[in-house]
Amino acid sequence: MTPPDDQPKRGRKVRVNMRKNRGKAARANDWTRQFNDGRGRVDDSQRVENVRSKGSHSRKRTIIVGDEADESTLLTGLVVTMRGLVAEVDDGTRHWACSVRGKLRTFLIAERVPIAVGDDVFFSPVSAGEEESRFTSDSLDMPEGVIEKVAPRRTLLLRQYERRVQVVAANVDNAIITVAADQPKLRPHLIDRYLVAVHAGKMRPLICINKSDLDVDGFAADVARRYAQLGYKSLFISVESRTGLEELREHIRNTTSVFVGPSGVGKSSIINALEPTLDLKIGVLTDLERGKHTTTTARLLRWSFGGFVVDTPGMRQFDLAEVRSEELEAYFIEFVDLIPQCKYPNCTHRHETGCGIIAAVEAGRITQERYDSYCKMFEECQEREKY
Ligand SMILES: Nc1nc2c(ncn2[C@@H]2O[C@H](COP(=O)(O)OP(=O)(O)OP(=O)(O)O)[C@@H](O)[C@H]2O)c(=O)[nH]1
Ligand SMILES: [Mg+2]
Ligand SMILES: [Zn+2]
Repeated sequence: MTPPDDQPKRGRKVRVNMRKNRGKAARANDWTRQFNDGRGRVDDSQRVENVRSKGSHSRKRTIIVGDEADESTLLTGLVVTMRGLVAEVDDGTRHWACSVRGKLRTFLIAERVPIAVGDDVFFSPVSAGEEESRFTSDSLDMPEGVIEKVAPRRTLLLRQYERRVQVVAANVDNAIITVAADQPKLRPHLIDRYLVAVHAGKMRPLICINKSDLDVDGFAADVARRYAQLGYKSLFISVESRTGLEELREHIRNTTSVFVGPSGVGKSSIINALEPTLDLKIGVLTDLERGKHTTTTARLLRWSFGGFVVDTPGMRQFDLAEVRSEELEAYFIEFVDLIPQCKYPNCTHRHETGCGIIAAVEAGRITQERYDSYCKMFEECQEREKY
């Protein structure tokens, strides 16, 4: 049957104007609402969609509508880990080793957002001897499949890594920004970087400062307090002395969370403490000193108390991906209400006269540290926009 003219043809890429809320970041403090809106978009599962961001002029969504494969005959599952180009997919009963259909792979590469842990996928089983069965899943002892479609992503945690965009996780609700009071040394600026990526990706942030037992001078406790004052949920915990873990568990129950942060801060230790049967590998101090990562690939796991968790390998450096300089201000929550006080509507808050943000820094309403984080990231975004 030929599709009507106003319907895009199946399997073809179409360009559509973006929805309003995907345009320039709103200047209102509405990240919670954006997060909720994002959740609503999951019903749109007929389409594979993504935002390409090569500057505002081309911010249109590219969508693949349908495919020759009929959705009703496909199986659905959740990507639990990636092994190179092969996705391990959980269909609720068993795990499949899935490659990605060539056409879809080309599209995802072009969009620079490959399949990631947390993706909801549609796949078809591959019977033995079929041409698609190019990889050996024998060693994995799993049936094989081919991913035909990816459902639209509710949330997306991205980072720039060596000139490439890396998808840390898709469709998670909470991003648990994990750092340590010490070993490795606490760097608040890193928290700010993660916060921006988490807001941009429409997740709910939670700051978790672990190893409170090592906070000899009270610096880490002070950092935890400062973020709580900004309005973030901020927990000061210790796996070693088992403090704060129950509160953390209550906060993330029945949702999907991703633990992110530098190597050695105790991400896997926290997950094990909440769910001892998982028995994840934990690093030793010498690994940390050598800069060695203990967790090497992101993996999605199920909590017995409801919900899922993604453990990720440590990210010492966290460079922003696909965040434009002019949208940064919207991700600094204490800036948002003050922005209307700036004299110029396109104020970048760095050297303009009559800037409400600079005035607030001078008056002590915004800390110098957070302001410096903003300026540093603003310059980095501008640098990236040159390419
Ligand atoms: N003192 C102290 N040490 C801790 C605590 N939590 C974890 N550790 C130690 O920190 C080290 C690193 O822990 P991991 O859980 O492997 O850290 P990770 O963040 O998963 O590291 P990567 O997998 O490399 O990203 C281990 O030696 C843990 O025993 C804590 O609350 N206090
Ligand atoms: Mg780990
Ligand atoms: Zn300003």
